[in-house]
Amino acid sequence: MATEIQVDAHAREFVGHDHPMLIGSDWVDAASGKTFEVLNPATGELLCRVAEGSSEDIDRAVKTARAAFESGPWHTMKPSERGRIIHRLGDLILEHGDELAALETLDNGKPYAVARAADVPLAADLFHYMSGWCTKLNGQTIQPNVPYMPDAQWHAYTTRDPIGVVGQIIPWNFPLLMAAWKLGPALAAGCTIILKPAEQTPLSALRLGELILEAGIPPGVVNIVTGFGEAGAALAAHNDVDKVAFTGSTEVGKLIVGAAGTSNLKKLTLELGGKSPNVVYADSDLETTIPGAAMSIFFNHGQCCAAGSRLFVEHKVYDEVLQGISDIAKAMKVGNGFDSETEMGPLVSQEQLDRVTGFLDAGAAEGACAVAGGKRVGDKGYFVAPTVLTDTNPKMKVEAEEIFGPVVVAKPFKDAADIPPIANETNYGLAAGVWTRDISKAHATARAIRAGTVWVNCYNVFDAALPFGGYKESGWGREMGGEALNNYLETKCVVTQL
Ligand code: TXE
Repeated sequence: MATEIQVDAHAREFVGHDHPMLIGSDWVDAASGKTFEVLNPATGELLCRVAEGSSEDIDRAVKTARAAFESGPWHTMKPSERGRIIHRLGDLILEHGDELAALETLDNGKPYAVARAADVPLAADLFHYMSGWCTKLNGQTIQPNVPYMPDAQWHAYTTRDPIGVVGQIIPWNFPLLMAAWKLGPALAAGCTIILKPAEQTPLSALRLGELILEAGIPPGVVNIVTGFGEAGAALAAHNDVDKVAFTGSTEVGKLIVGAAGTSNLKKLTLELGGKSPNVVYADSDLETTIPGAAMSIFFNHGQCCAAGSRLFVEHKVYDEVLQGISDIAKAMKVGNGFDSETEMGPLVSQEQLDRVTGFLDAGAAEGACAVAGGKRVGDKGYFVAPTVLTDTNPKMKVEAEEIFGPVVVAKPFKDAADIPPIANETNYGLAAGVWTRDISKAHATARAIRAGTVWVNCYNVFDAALPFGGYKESGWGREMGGEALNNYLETKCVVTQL
């Protein structure tokens, strides 16, 4: 029987009042004095208001971050000490796990059980993992040749220096975890930061700001400016920001590239959209494949850049797999994230609801068949039924574009030779899934698909140690793993003639 999960008292208290933003060690109002509403997507009701930062606030935060970078002690302190502080932040996230998970459910709508089991521990683990890198950011010694100075002797080495002041713009689908993915490697590298959370979901980042100060990260190292795209655009265009890391739409990613090009050519990493292929071979273990393929698209209500939104099934098992996924979709409990039986919560906002139902309407108009779902659920909150579409083609919007909702298109294929062209028929290249018992087929398919992550007999497996990012228009660079550190470091080469 469904029971209502008690909202953590600290989370309730946190949403019980309005919130300024963090600049240095101060919690400040926006220069304009403006605030904006934060809504509960399960009900559409107001949770609280937060400061609406604009370019003036971004400028103030950049000056603060620059001063903190220049004066230290963040990047000049012993790496082991920096690592200990970052590790402590991971510990604090675990200590406040119930509260942070409740804030995620209130603000984003995802089921509390998911936020508590996945978002919170993954965020903590990211800081724990990155804390270990502080002591391992070593350069190399190099033996140069220098052919035009044949008699000279050399001593050359490289150092890895923090890139400086970093702007980080994050989305609303995993608010706490995206903050962790961004902050963890930047902090480990010794950078100072201006974080701009998504306007839909600023709350867990603001609470994280309090924990950042409590952990002992010096004031000014992390500044959090809440606001809309205008604030993000000001960061991207700022001449004293050395690097921007962005996760969001490909459309805005391209604007950020433009802003970097017309300002100071700041370095960029971009984690953008996806339309990931999920390939089911007839020899796979359908007992795990069918729920796995359903989870690949329905997890987080399909609001995952890596969602397995194009399902390709070998024709011999197509009917069985389609039936299985449709049955799961129809049986899924859609509801408030604080209901113990809820498997899928609301979409994050009215805008996303309109966007996803717009895709469903366009699909229906173009001849797509909804074998499960296909419409909004209820008229309060932003709920959409888990949806399985058939009879689509690559020219249709629902098959060509990222929907970012619980909507999969399912299509049969003849054999393995079909897969590379159809799987790669997309401008994106973020992730893919392959389900088979044949190890050669698994790795041959993984090799043929142009995507940054390929999951074999699993999906949506994320870990702080695994690099994540996209080919093609899915982005630039990799987050997590050792590769993430490269985004926040410059290499300096020192050459001495002996
Ligand atoms: O994204 P935006 P939205 C995709 C997904 C979704 C669509 C729209 O398809 O349906 O994008 O979502 C800030 N300069 N993804 O509108 O606008 C904004 O304030 C600088 C995929 O939410 O890209 C927020 O903090 N920043 C995705 C962040 O960018 C700007 C996750 C993302 O917002 C800006 C989210 C500007 N001009 C959406 N305009 C993924 N890759 O996981 C907005 N922002």
